[in-house]
Formats: sequence, C-alpha cells, structure tokens
Amino acid sequence: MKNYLRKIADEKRSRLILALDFLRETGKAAPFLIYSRCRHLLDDLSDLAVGVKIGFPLLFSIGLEGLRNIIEEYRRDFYFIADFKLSDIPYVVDHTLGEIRNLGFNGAIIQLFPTGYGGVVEKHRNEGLGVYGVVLMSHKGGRLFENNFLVLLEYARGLKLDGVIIGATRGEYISKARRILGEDILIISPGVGVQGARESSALASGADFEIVGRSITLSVKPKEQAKKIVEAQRKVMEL
Ligand code: O7M
Repeated sequence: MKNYLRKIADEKRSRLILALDFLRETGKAAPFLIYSRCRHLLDDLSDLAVGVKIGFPLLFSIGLEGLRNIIEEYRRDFYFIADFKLSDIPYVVDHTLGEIRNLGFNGAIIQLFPTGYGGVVEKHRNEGLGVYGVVLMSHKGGRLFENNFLVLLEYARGLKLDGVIIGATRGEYISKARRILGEDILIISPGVGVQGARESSALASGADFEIVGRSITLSVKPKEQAKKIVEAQRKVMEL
C-alpha cells in the first residue's frame, strides 16, 4: 500500500503529510462547520499534501460518518493514514485495523512496544492496508523510546512494516534508522513546525515524509504555509 503513497508523492513532487487534527477557530463549532473547513483545507492543499493523517481530534469533532465521507470524497487526492494510538492485545488491534480498513483508510499507525503483532500485521498488509509503527516520538522526555530505539527498530524490520515513525526533532536517530533499515521501509517524521523541527530537516537526515499539523491547519494562510514547506522539501530532495 505504500506504493500508492509513493505514487502520489512523485506526482505532486511533495513529501508532506498533513496531520488533520485541529482547525482554526473551530473550538466548539458544530460538526458540519468543522467538516466544511476540512473540505476547504483539503481542496486548498490538493496539489501540495500527499497524505492526510487522522486521529482522535478529528474523530471527536466530526464523528465516524464525517471521517468516512471525507475519505470517500478525497481518496483519489490523498493517502489516508489512521492514527488511533493502537497498543492493545493483538485480538483488539486486529479488529480495529479491520474497522480502519472498512472506513477507507489506506494505512494505519500502531505502537510497537506491546509486541506480539506478527500475524496481525501480516494479515492486514496482505489485505492492502499499509502498517506503520512508532519507533521514536518527537517530544522531549520520551526516554523509554530512546532507550529501546534499536529494539523497536529491529522489531519493525522483522514485521516488514511499510514504515516507521521517528520524530523530526530527532535527526540523529533518523539517520541511524535509515542506515539500519535501508530503503525498503519508509521513515515518516512528525514534529515539523510547532514542535520545533525545521521544514525539510527530517528529509535531509534521511526521512521519506514529514508530518505537519498545526503550523498549517491553524495558520491564517494554510496554503502558503504548505507551499513554503513543500518548496523546501523540493530543494532537499531535488524533486
Ligand atoms: O505538527 P503538529 O505538532 O501539530 O502535529 C504533529 C502530529 O504528529 C500530531 O498528530 C501528533 O499526534 C503526531 N505525532 C507527533 O507529533 N509526534 C510523534 O512522536 C508521533 C506522532 C504520531 O503521529 O504518532 C503516531
């Protein structure tokens, strides 16, 4: 399934994945208003963003039917990744990944530390869902991830995941992961913008994609922000 992601990335000459969590001035707005803001944003970014990562913030504001409709409407423009912080027993993760696939998502992110996910990951990958695992988070103080970086990375490799998540704020770990993983497993990096990493810096360290949320979604000029990021990416990747 990551091939679809790569295909869109090549067509758009971009490595930007939008984290569609929060939108400007929507606070307690009615779901239909937030839904309509999402559509405007996605229309604006259709030439710039490659993927859209969706998690609990958007689910709580527009509901499951809202998510289903957004994915249905924009599935030809973006690769949709579900981020529901999965870290449960394999039975529950298996069930949830099935529901995620039924909603129309192209890929899903799971936590790796519970381990024991071999059969589950293989099953869903065979059924066409891309599976990505968190190896190192972007925030300060994630010491347990740091201490177990190599263990999680080896686990991800053994599972033949489509990709791993490593914070854009942790450039040295991205480079290390790239050396260990080779080119087969994607490295996807959140933390650009509000969390402090500069646009395209994760790509320069060896990541394949950058996840950006608030610095685009809360901006008064989201399209300009996205353009600035993608132009920086094009320079680094010679796209
Ligand atoms: O650009 P932001 O900070 O507004 O958004 C970043 C997004 O990436 C947001 O959706 C976070 O949940 C996610 N993220 C991180 O910021 N850091 C991580 O280490 C991991 C993730 C993530 O996507 O985990 C699966």
